[in-house]
Order: sequence, then structure tokens, then C-alpha cells
Amino acid sequence: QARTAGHSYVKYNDWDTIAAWTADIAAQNPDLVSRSVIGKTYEGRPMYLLKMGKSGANKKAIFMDCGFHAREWISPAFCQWFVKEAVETYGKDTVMTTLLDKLDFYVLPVLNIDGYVYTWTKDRMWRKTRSKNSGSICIGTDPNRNFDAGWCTIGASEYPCDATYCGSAPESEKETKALADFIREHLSTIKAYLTIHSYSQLLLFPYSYTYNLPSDYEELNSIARAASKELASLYNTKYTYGPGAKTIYPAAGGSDDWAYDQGIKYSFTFELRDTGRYGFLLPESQIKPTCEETFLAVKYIANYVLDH
Ligand code: ING
Ligand code: ZN
Repeated sequence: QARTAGHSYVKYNDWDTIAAWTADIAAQNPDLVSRSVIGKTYEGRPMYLLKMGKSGANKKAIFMDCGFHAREWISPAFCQWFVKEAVETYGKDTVMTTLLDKLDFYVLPVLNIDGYVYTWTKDRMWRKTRSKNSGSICIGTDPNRNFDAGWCTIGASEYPCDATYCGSAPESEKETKALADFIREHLSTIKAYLTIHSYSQLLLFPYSYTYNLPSDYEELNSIARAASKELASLYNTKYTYGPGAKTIYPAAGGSDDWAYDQGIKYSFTFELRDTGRYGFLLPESQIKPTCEETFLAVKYIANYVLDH
């Protein structure tokens, strides 16, 4: 099987390598993976989306994105791992086979591609998009403050120079608009929304824009508890779980809150390893264990969605 030059699942890959990988993984697994483009970034890069699953009628879907925040490199690494693991275990692992037979997975390997490229070339700690802000010399909007969910009311900044700048309006960023448009167009099939960040080892669910609990609090909390337990079963990595506002901090405009209010009940934010020793600079030696354990949690949620 042809492999993308320079690509590795146990290294951090730059954007060009990830982009080439999306083409190759689809070409190598034509009956399981297809690639589309949901939009273009501010700097004009195509936003590739992989759809994974055996073709079938009336399938439920799970949407998962990575790379909202540019410096959280373990996140895109996990999306790549997830796709690899799914295609490699299809037909071998009975659980994964059933999941792909019965569900579709939409995987967006990197949402904030311009920011990701910037962390490889200019500033490793960059978080935001790379769009220009009128009337300011500062660049970028926080994509996870840019959704229409209590937009810019709490835990977000109205100042373009801040790391949590909410943008000039909800979905002001081409990247968040493309994502929101895609989800709105597929609301009848998408039953779960998963967004992968780092770091802190948390499994969060709505709400972050208010301290109020979502109407599905009990169910989401028990899923998060069980998924965290699954995750810990491999390397004993401890996750804290709960509603975003109470568990990490109140923050409006996040994509999980927005997806939930669109009617996607199973909406979660993962904050992967670690708890701060390396933080965003998680060593490559931790990619494999982090992805393996996270895979178990995602698989648990997918199975739950299939059964409910
Ligand atoms: N953490 C998230 C952030 O955007 C979050 C936490 C989750 C906020 C869900 C709002 C909604 O700040 C990181 N590390 O990015
Ligand atoms: Zn993040």
C-alpha cells in the first residue's frame, strides 16, 4: 500500500502532509472512506472532510473535528489515528465493523488550518485563526468563541488582540461558518458532535456559556463517566468530566454548546493529555498512548449513539 511521504501516525505531521494523507487514505479505502471539501480557510486552503463508513441507507452519523486551536497538536494527531484505526480494524474487530456498517463518521482533521500552519512556521503557541481584524493590528479570532451560543457574553473577549477574541460576529470566520453550514445541512443524520482539544484531561459537555445544566444533563454525565472509565482502562489516565462552565471555566461561543442547541444531544469536548507538565508541547512519544486511550472513549460514545 502506498503511503504518504513523510506521514507518520506517531509523529506530528505538518499541514501539507496531512492534506496529502487525506487524499491517500480515501484512495486506499474507496469503499470505506471518501473525502470532500467543506470550504476554504481565510488564507485559501481547502478544508478537507473525511466520511467513513460502509454505504447504507438511513445511517446515523457522528461528527468529529480536530485542530480548532492551532497549538493543540495532539488533536489533529488523534483524528488521523482514529481514521487509521477504523480502516485497519474494519473486518477484524467486530465492534468497529458494526460501527462502520451502521454509522457514518465525519472527521475533520484540522479546522483551523491557517493557524496550524502558523504554529509550524512562526509561532508554536498560536491559538486563533489568522484572519485580519478591521481597525486593529492584531490577527485572529478564537474559533471556539465564534459560535452562536451565548456569543461573547462570558469567558470571551471583545478585543482582537486577546487569545479568546470572539470575532466581529458569530461565524465571522470562514472556518467556523463552513463547519456550522455543514452541520446545519446534515442535522437530520448527525446524532453526536465531538470536538477534540488539549490539554487538561477533561471530558466536557454543555453548557459552557451558562451555569445552567442542559436538559439531558443526567444522560450526558453518565456517558461521560463511562467513557472516562473506558479511557482510563488502558493506562490509568484520569479524566475529569462535567459541564464546561463548572468543570473548566465559563466560556461562550463554543462549538459543543452550539451543536447541542441545534439539537445534537450527544455533544462533547475532549481535552486530551496531559495535565500541564508538557501542556501543548506533548512529546511525540505520547501520541500513541494518548490516541489509543482516547479511541476507547470515542468508541464507547459511538456505540452508545448506535444503541439510542
Ligand atoms: N479549552 C476550551 C476552550 O475553548 C471549552 C474549553 C470547551 C470552552 C467548550 C468552551 C466550550 O477554551 C481549550 N483548551 O481550548
Ligand atoms: Zn482548544
